[in-house]
Amino acid sequence: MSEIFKGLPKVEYKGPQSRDPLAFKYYDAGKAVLGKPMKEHLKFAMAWWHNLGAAGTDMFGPGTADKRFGAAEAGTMEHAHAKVEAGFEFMGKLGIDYYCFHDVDLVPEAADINETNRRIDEIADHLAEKQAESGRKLLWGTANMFSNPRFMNGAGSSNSAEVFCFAAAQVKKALDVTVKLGGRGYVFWGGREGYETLLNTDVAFEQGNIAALMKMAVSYGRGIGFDGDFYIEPKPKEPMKHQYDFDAATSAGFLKKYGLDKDFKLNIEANHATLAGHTFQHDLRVAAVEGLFGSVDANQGDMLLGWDTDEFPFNAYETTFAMYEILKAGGFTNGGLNFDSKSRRPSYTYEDMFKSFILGMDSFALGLVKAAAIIEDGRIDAFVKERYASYETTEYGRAIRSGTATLAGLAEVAGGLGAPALPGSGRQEELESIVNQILFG
Ligand code: XUL
Ligand code: CO
Repeated sequence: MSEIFKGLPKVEYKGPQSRDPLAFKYYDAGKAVLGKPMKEHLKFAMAWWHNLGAAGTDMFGPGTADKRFGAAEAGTMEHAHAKVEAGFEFMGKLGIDYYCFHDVDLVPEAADINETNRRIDEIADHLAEKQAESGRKLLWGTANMFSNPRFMNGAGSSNSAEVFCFAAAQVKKALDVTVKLGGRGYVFWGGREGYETLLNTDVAFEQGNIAALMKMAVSYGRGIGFDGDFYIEPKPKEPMKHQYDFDAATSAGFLKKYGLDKDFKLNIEANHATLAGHTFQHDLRVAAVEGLFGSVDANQGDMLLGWDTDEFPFNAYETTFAMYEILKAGGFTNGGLNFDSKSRRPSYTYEDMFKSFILGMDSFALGLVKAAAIIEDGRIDAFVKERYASYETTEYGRAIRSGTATLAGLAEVAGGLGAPALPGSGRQEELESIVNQILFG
């Protein structure tokens, strides 16, 4: 196959002083940070749907980008194969080791699911060849159970048992392909698992059915040798008004209630966390605290807009705090940083595709270096430890922590303490100054 991104180079690291728009300023793949190459910390992945699929369509107009990649017509099997060639050339030129897909990102969906599955097999063979030739890998696979009109009321949560069967069939096939391609994860994003109005909805019934679908997926997946992680990707709304996997805390509760937490972790997406009224950092922290930190969909939202804008990450404070959480959680095992991000509609050229990933990868490389510096600096960690010190330095504090304290005992302690001491300054401004000092020198 001939070169698709003609004239666009293999992107190299040229350092922070470089003025070359097609070079990395911060992402230096082999450079060690906290004893490990950047590349291994960050595990970048390309989202098939945005990078190779999204042409810039919005509610008010058609696409602006030509993503046929040399195929005569979009939405054909010729186009599906061209996307594979384009995807692997793109990842090769950017130095991205992983990719992620939905079943129907790979092929045009046919009216008959058996034909769709045949098409998926054909493309999976092509993907397997390209993986073997390049050493690139599948991070995770998933099934799109939100675009086809049959899923208008959800997949696992659909009111229709017939639609549930189609959901099961798609999950089965997507798992087959994920396993065939050696994927380390399988994602459930419940885009339409939720409701528009409670007037027509049995919430308990729907949640039970979603859990049943997930249990079937675990049992089938483990049966065919999938030993990676299943993930829920929380999101509070859009397209549904209310989505059951609202945020990390809600999803953790759901997984624990249905006994799915041994097989599932969370795939935290920045823009989904902010739609839920949290920071990205908050949802990463909650996932880690729940023992469910798994993978990340890297992007950023626009705080002035109330929807999922899926922008390439640019905000270095956010990437720093995200990498701080990821490092503290022990880093990625099966997961990675999947750019569930798309170039803005007016950025419609091949060059923009390259520059978008350069921005995202550099923003996270910068975040990694700065998060490592915050940890190595130690002042923040030391203050957090000091802030809770009274639970170590007093007998009653230790009793509270070990679970031996009683209300009556503590009331007696309080009675003898006289006027209550204030809990000590939170020193937020001092800590924020430290972060700025580390970020900007
Ligand atoms: C949608 C979204 C999805 C999931 C995979 O908001 O993030 O693309 O990442 O289904
Ligand atoms: Co996502």
